[in-house]
This record gives sequence, structure tokens and C-alpha cells, in this order.
Amino acid sequence: MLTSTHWGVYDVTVEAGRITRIASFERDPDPSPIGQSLAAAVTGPTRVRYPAVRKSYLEGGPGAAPERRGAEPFVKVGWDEALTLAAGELKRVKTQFGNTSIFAGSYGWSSAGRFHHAQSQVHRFMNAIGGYVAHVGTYSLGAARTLLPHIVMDMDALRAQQTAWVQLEKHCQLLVAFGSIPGKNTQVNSGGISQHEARPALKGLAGAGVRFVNVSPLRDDLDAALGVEWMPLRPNTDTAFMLGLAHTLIAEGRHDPAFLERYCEGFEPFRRYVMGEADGVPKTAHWAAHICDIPADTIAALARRMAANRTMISVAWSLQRGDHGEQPYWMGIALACLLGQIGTPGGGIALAYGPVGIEGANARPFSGPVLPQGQNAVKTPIPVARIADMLENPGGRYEFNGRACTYPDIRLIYWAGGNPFHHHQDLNRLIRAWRKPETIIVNEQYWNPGAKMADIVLPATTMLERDDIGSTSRDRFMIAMKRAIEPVGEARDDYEIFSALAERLGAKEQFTESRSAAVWLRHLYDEARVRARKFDLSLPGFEAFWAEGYVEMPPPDEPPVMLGAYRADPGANRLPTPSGKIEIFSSTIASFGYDDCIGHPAWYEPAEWLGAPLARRYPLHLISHQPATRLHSQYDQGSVSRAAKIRDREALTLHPQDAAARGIKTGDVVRVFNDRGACLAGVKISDGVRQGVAVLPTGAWYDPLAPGEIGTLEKHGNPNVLTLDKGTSKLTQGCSALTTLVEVELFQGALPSVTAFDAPQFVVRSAVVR
Ligand SMILES: Nc1nc2c(c(=O)[nH]1)N[C@H]1C(S)=C(S)[C@@H](COP(=O)(O)OP(=O)(O)OC[C@H]3O[C@@H](n4cnc5c(=O)[nH]c(N)nc54)[C@H](O)[C@@H]3O)O[C@H]1N2
Ligand SMILES: Nc1nc2c(c(=O)[nH]1)N[C@H]1C(S)=C(S)[C@@H](COP(=O)(O)OP(=O)(O)OC[C@H]3O[C@@H](n4cnc5c(=O)[nH]c(N)nc54)[C@H](O)[C@@H]3O)O[C@H]1N2
Ligand SMILES: [Mo]
Repeated sequence: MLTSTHWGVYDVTVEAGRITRIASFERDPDPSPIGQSLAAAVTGPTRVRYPAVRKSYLEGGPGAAPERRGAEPFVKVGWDEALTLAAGELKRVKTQFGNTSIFAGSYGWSSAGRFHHAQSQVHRFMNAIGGYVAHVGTYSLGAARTLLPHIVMDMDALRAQQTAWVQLEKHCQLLVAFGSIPGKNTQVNSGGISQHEARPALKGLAGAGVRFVNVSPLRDDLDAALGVEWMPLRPNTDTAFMLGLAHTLIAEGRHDPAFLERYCEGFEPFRRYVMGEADGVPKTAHWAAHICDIPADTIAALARRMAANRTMISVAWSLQRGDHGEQPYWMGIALACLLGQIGTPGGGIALAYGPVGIEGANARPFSGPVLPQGQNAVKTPIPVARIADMLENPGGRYEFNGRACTYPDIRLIYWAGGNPFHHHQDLNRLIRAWRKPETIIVNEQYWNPGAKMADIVLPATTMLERDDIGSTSRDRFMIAMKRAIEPVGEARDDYEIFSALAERLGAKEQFTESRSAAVWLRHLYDEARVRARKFDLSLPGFEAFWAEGYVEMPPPDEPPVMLGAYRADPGANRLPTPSGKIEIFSSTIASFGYDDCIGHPAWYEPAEWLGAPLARRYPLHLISHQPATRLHSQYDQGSVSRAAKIRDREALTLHPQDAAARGIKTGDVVRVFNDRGACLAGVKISDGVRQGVAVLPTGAWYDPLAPGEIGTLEKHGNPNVLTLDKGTSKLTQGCSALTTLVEVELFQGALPSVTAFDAPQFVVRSAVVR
């Protein structure tokens, strides 16, 4: 039977109630190995098997010893007691402080199944009980999602028309990829990916004669076998690099004035900035070379090649996950406007190829079943990555996208389907902020750091323990995800957990609409079947779908070309911006008066980078990119992730000269540190990394030497004890994880063992019970 995960579809064999084999989906040309981690993990020792409550919390009630979160043992409790405790606390906080004191933004990827999607479930539940403080945006696209509607259109609407690989193969000559197209990332797609086509497609492009330029600190971000030219720039300097390209194009008259006039708003003020007429600093290739450390001749020659060829520019999401992250995106679009190839089948801009495997697919943007979340009565969401700011500054003021906002006063946090101790930056700061709320409730499958840092932990089933539907926009298959095994331990579906809580809070009907999970699946499928018609898709009835195991959807009649319709007729297909055009200058953004984001793309020094004075103390730029062997923190305990660890720790990659200068060899364990924290990691050495750059993927489960203590050594290689927790700008307030300087030294002394995958200690209830 089939199941769907964010990293692929798998065929699961079960014998005598046990999973005996996980095979790849027969229609997948390039399956991801990550799935091999599943079988052992779902029944393994890291599972949360029964409801558990932190000892002091059980004994002392809400707010008891919050500094002991993560440090003290848990007590096993029955479901009835756990649910009564959680519901009682939700009621108390609602009554005493109001729903504005409940944070349930609950960011995270959850599972691929669309009904049992935990983040949707918790939002729906919270809306049914009067609302909650939500989040807007994502860690993935924090800066881009807020910027893009001002200058082109909604990010997802734009992605839905991303130019297909098949168009590039026919029409593209030069693909310039900022942040590149890492094969590791194309394994994954939110909501699932039944066919991994990106790596085969890149081979097809190479076969068709497309030339590749990889602008990235890492060589392996683009498969060298494709014949790639590597431009290893300093991290976070892409905007300067692109300004150097723009200056060359304008100075040499290689830009496209007709395109700029017809399709773009505000070229003139941008031109003045580029040419130095606005600030006395021409953004020449020489100027750029000093910042990005790529020779001026190389930059100028690339500009000429881009103008002479059918050129596609791709700007990876990673570029906007750094300080001033909106600038490389805005600048990439401005650069594509200068070249005038937007809307042609082989040229223009992609946002981006590579971050997830679905980009470039030749498929319809039909998303399939979606669980309705209801209406949130609380209207004060925070930008997703401002969680520590919020917890630390109740009533604090901040700017966001043209509005002055106020942080709420949070008393209770409910998380389901995300792991803040994976995803947030500056974890030592988060641990301090985490002490503020009186209660933290988590639904989790595994004893990961998110669960260990909670007060009440409710065990959730995995996708292998429930029926669901796997489906997402631009994936060509909808998958009948069938329950393969019985729930592990006492685990329950999130839906069941929230139904029981809703019942205790008098909102059962509102939450469940009297439907069982099985009835919901059918209902959501039927609803999606109606919606499918708008995409010229005719889906079979539910019974036929379930019996067949999947539905295959035909590709569109014409493979997509991003902004092709706009190019063909800009009058009839006005963009949803104030001018109806692509805004190289945005009067709306200019009207906000932000010093960190003016009305057109510009170069701002990041808070930390190799050109900053801080680089004398911390001379390595840390890239904490997405891991090749897992999804974020999911299945770090699995066999695929653990096979890649070095002496049990996450691998840190260094340039040979940086390693030699510090007396470090392959296989050593090092301490990586800055003023925010320190972690251990195992060393790999590679000349595929720019000198001055250290690479530590995200996702090693946070593993403190002294649990609960702020600033303690992290033993396992979680980069987020080091990363910067700062909004990208007042405009977008996105996450700045990729703006971080560190130093590395050989770790001396007795190596502490990794305990990240040990379940917490359990104790029996003491005599003093509330
Ligand atoms: N330094 C640094 N940090 C980063 C990034 C970076 O580039 N650098 N990238 C950021 C980005 S782009 C992202 S998207 C985030 C990702 O951050 P998250 O999405 O929070 O990371 P995951 O590890 O996927 O967390 C999902 C959690 O949901 C749980 N889960 C899965 N299925 C279910 C379910 O059915 N029910 C319940 N109750 N739980 C379930 C899993 O066990 C896991 O704990 O990380 C961000 N953090
Ligand atoms: N295997 C796997 N794939 C994933 C995920 C996962 O956890 N595992 N997570 C998924 C998620 S949630 C997301 S949001 C996407 C994220 O997609 P991206 O944000 O694009 O992914 P990253 O791996 O963070 O970064 C891509 C590459 O950008 C380069 N880079 C970093 N900083 C700079 C810079 O300043 N300039 C330039 N030019 N290059 C730079 C790095 O070398 C890095 O390898 O990935 C998705 N894909
Ligand atoms: Mo993401």
C-alpha cells in the first residue's frame, strides 16, 4: 500500500502487523533515500508512546519552575487526565486573559497527508474555541512572501506559473543560478512529491547545450557533471554582484529600454542609483567585486553573456533567508527586467529552481483536498520568525509591512506539527523566552527537543498509522495514503486529540461538524473533485480512487511559462500591483519611509558578513542550509541521517586552508562558536566550499550539555545555537538564519556522548499531587 511523505511516495509492505519493506513508488524516476529511515523510526525508541506531563508542572500547576523545562523528568499520565489538564488550562487562560494570550501559530511542515496535517488541525481547533495568535509568512519565504505582492504578485501565484523544465530544454541557453539548484533540496516538496524530476531535467538541459553558472559559496550546489562554471561569492553579497551586472548592462547599453518602458514601473530612479547619480557611488563591476570577491572582469563578462543569450536567472530561497533578504529577490527581478526576457519560454526569472523538487514541473496548479481552518477571531498575528521577540516583549511595538504592530502577552503555547527548537534562530535566546508562558502543550510523534521542552506532551500518530490523502499543487499524483500499522503505544491522531479537547471546551460540533476522520476524507475529496474541474481535471469517485491507490493527473496542454501571458498582453493581464506592472520602484514601499528598505532594490551591509569588523573575531560565515539526509529535524534519528554523522555529530564542512590554519583534520570534533552560543560538530574538508565559509546543515536534534541552561554547549551540531535572530527588515521581518559569523576550534577534552535520541527520564508521580 502507498504512503506519501514530503520527500516522496513509498510502497509499504506489512506482514503480521510489522513493516517489512519500504519500496519507492514505481512511477518515481529518482526516488529519495530518506524514506528508508521510516520503518525503524516509527516503532523505535524515540516515539512518544503515552501522554506525559513535566514533573513540576504536574505538581505545581501552570507556571511552575519554567526554567526547568527541558531539564526535568516527565510523569506518565492517562489520556483522560492529560486531556482534562490541557482543556482546563486552555479554559483558564481564555477566561483570565482572553484568546489573544494563546499562541498557536504552530509553524512547521507536519506531515504530507492533507487531512491529518497537524498545523491545519491545531488552527481549526483554535478557531473553534475563539481564536489564537497566529503567524503570517514562513521561515522558507519570509522576506519574499511579503515583498512579492508589492512588486509582482503573490508568491504562490507566481510559483504556480514557474517556467517548466521542458520549456528550458527547448529555449534556454544560459542558466545563471544564484544560490544554485542543489540536488539535495529537490528531494523534498511540501505536501509530497510523487515524481522527482529535477535531477533528470538538469541532465536533459545539459544534453541540450544549456550552460550553467553556479553563483554560490558551495560548488556542489550544482552537479559538476553538468559542466558548471562556479562563481564562489562571499555569502550574502548577491545584491552587490547583481548591481555590478546591472551597471555593466546599462553603461554598455545592453539593457532593453522597450521592455522596461512597456512592462516595468520606476526604472529611472533605480537607474540613477545604479549609475551613482543618486548617491555618488556608481555600482560598477569593480565596486561589486570589492564586496562579493568575484573579479570585476568576471562580473562584466557574465553581464555581456547574459545579454547575448537566452538567459534564465534563478534566485534560491536561501538568499532571502538572510539580513535584507528582500534585496536579492527584488534585485534579481530588476536584473531580469533589464535583460527584457521575462515571459519568454527560455529566459527571465525563476523563484527558484531547486529549493523544492516541484519547481519546473509540467503540471497543473491544483492543490487537491484542503482542511478548512475556519475564521480566527484574533486579528493580531506575528511575522512567523518573530516568536522570541514576541515572548520577550509583551506590548512591545514593531514595524511590519507598513504597519505599526504590538506584540501580544502570551500565557499559553500550543504546538502541533512543527519543532521550534529545530527551526528558530538563536536557541539560547529562545530558551530564555520559552520560560515566559505559563503552559506549553505539544502534540508530537517523537521525543525531539520540541517535546522535551514542553509541559504537556500528547502522543500523535504518524502517517503510517492513519488513512489520509496526499496531494499538493503541481504534483501529478493524488495518493490514497493507507493505514499500514496500528497506532504505536497509546498514540492518537491529532484529529482525535483536538476532537476530545473541543468536546471538553464545548466546541465539539464546531470542530468536527459531526464527521469522523473517514467521513472527512471522503468529504474533502468530493470537495476537491468539484474544484478540480476549474483545472480541466476530472477525478474519479472516492471509492475508485481509494481502490486504485492514486489518481494520475494529465499535464497541462501547454507547459507553463512564467509571466508569459503578461508579456503577450500587459493591458489585458495587468499585474496586481498599484501600477499594474513589475515595480522596480514601489511608491508603496517608499511611502513606508523605512531606512532598511527604500523604494527600489539597493545594497545594504548585512548585520554580519565577511566584510564586517566582526569578521576579525569570527572569521567564518556559517551556512546552515537544508540537510541532504532528512527533512529539517524529521527523521534525524533515522538510519539515513545517522549514517552521515561524524563521531555521532552533524558534519561541518570547511575549506582545506581554513582547516589547516586551525590544525583541524577530517574526522576531528570541533567547537563552533560565537557570542550567541557554541556547538560540537564532526569535520569534513572540501575545496568545494569557498574559503572563509563553514557549512553546517540544519536539523541535528538540539542536545544541550546542561539541559535547560542558557548558553550551555550543544553536543550534537545544531547550528541554531549560533544563528542570528533578527528580522530581515521592517518591511518583511523574515528569518535571517543565513547571516551568521562563527569561529571554529579543535575540541579538546573528554567528548560528551550524544543523548539527543534518548527519551527523557520518567518518574512516578510523587505524593504531592494537586
Ligand atoms: N539555521 C537555519 N534554520 C532554519 C532554516 C535554515 O535555513 N537555517 N530553515 C527554516 C525553514 S525554511 C523551515 S521550513 C523550518 C522548518 O521547521 P519545522 O517545519 O518546524 O521542522 P520539522 O523538523 O519539519 O518539524 C516538524 C515537526 O512536526 C512533527 N510532526 C510530523 N508529522 C506530525 C503529525 O502528524 N502530527 C504531529 N503532532 N506532529 C507531526 C515532526 O515530528 C517534527 O517535530 O526551519 C527553519 N530553520
Ligand atoms: N533534503 C532536504 N531538502 C529540503 C529541505 C530539507 O530539510 N531537506 N527543506 C525544504 C525547505 S523547508 C525549504 S524552505 C527549501 C529551502 O531552499 P533553499 O533556501 O534554496 O535551500 P538552502 O539549502 O538553505 O540553500 C541553498 C543553497 O544556497 C547557498 N547559499 C547560502 N547562502 C548564500 C548566499 O548568500 N548567496 C548565494 N549565492 N548562495 C547562498 C548554499 O550554498 C545552499 O546550499 O529546501 C527544501 N528542501
Ligand atoms: Mo522552509
